[in-house]
Amino acid sequence: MSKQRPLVLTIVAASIATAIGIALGYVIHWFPVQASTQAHNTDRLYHVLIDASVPIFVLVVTVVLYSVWQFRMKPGEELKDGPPIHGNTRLEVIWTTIPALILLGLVSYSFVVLNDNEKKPSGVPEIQIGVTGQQFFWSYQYPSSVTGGAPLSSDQLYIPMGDTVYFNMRSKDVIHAFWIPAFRLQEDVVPGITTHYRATPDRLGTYPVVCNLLCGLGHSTMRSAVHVVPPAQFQAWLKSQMSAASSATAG
Ligand SMILES: [Cu+2]
Repeated sequence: MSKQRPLVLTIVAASIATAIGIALGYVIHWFPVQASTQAHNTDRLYHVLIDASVPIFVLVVTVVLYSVWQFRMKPGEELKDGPPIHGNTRLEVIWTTIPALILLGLVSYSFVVLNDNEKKPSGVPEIQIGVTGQQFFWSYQYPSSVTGGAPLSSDQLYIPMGDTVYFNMRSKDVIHAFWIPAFRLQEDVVPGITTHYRATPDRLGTYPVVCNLLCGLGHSTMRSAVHVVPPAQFQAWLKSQMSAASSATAG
């Protein structure tokens, strides 16, 4: 075996491992469907993180395995000591600077995505919906500005497609977390304060709502659903709920 051969073999194997790792990140759908504009941003960030971290992971593992393979102790070398190396300033500067730059880039990009997801999109109407978490269910409050009449409280979450929804979240007892996986959004729901997030649904359908913070024995049953419907259907649903609520009050 020529001197170069192990190195060439290692580089080829590392390149194949990198290609497979990145391909797995893209080919397999690790996440549920994307149902909000925020979901697209978050998933793009995820893919950038995969692109950056797979080659670095492979590089580190490759250097370890290559060293074990090429520089391991051979029979008869039991009493030998390694060469007395004190350090290598140039190498240390390089392996500090490059990871620092990569990290800085990823952190900046994450900040941009988070900032983008939190800010109010221009030109899109926004409605406010209250979310109340309690052991062990969610309820939703539709204020007068949404219903056009009396405020409505419901155990169902309907939101119109095309609007941005600003959720005001409160808890009646312990800390919960209001998580809509299809929107890629989650925020803690904390007694005593109101927390918020903003979702811009861009896909019709019904998606799970999950409490994602262990809140007691019934935590795993603390699930609900969000129905993203066309605006006309949203108005019709509101109307039916309002008349049901008023006839219940009258009765
Ligand atoms: Cu909970």
